Amino acid sequence: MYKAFVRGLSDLQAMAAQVHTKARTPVYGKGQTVNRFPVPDDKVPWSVAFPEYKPTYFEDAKLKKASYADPDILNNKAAPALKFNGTDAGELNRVSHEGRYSLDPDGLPLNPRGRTGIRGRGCLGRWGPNHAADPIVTRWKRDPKTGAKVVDPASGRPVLQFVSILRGDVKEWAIPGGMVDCGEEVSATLKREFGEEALDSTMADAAGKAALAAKVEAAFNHGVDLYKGYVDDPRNTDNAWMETVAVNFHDEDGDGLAMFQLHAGDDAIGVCWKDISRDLKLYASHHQFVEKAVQLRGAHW
Ligand code: RP5
Repeated sequence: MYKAFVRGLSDLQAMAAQVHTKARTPVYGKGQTVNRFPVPDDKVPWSVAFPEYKPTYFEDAKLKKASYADPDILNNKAAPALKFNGTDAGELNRVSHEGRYSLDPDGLPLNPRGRTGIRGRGCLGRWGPNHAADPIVTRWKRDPKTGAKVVDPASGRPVLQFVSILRGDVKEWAIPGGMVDCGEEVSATLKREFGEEALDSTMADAAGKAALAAKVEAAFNHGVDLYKGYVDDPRNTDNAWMETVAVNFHDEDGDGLAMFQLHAGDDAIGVCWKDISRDLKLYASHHQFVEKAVQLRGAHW
């Protein structure tokens, strides 16, 4: 089990209170031409009246055939009931890290962070929370000649690096996270996604796969939980949203994780050790998650 990292409740509360912005980007999804109904900041909370609100209905056509997706419970009234705020048979977790979520008059889950301008699932497979896991793998930046930690001259703090992937869908740098499969432990998702996206384990033969899995297994023993909750993801809608568990795996001495041969795989089209600073532009809420690793390690920001 991971050691809990508690930086003080006020920190998490400040984050929780943030109004989502990427979940309100004017045009929805990659290569789509779906416009979100504009939602001003002050109209985001469901508790604030917004009688003019007419969200655009959108569900990606691919969801109809996707084996991982829920049935269309809005348009198919004969679809089996889903166990919202609970766990479905087959161990599908529909509980939110954010607490109990409400359902609208049609029985659709309501985004706990408020309006997004899109009704329906968009391109997310699950109604309600879509659970993911994000491994934040870090090491210190070192001088290639001396091996000494590189210190930022302005902050006087050592520079932390993390394994970042370039997402093939939106071409943005991100943590190599991914969806938790039905019945899967988060700890297994963290290892699997890192292996697939940052080490390209899917392309290895059986022996290579086993060797990579063993390496990741050993290196991912001591993680520190950084965050659990809502992700401000551009795919979020009023009725489907991303949540994650972000865990830091740190190589203090630079002789373990730091030595992994990185190869982009699966949905990633690039991978590298990225210097961390406040100027990074990252996918979804990943900037905030990486900042938490910086605070934990006392690094430059
Ligand atoms: C983000 O989407 C999560 O933080 C995670 O990194 C990612 C999971 O989605 P896929 O990469 O599987 O599309 O919200």
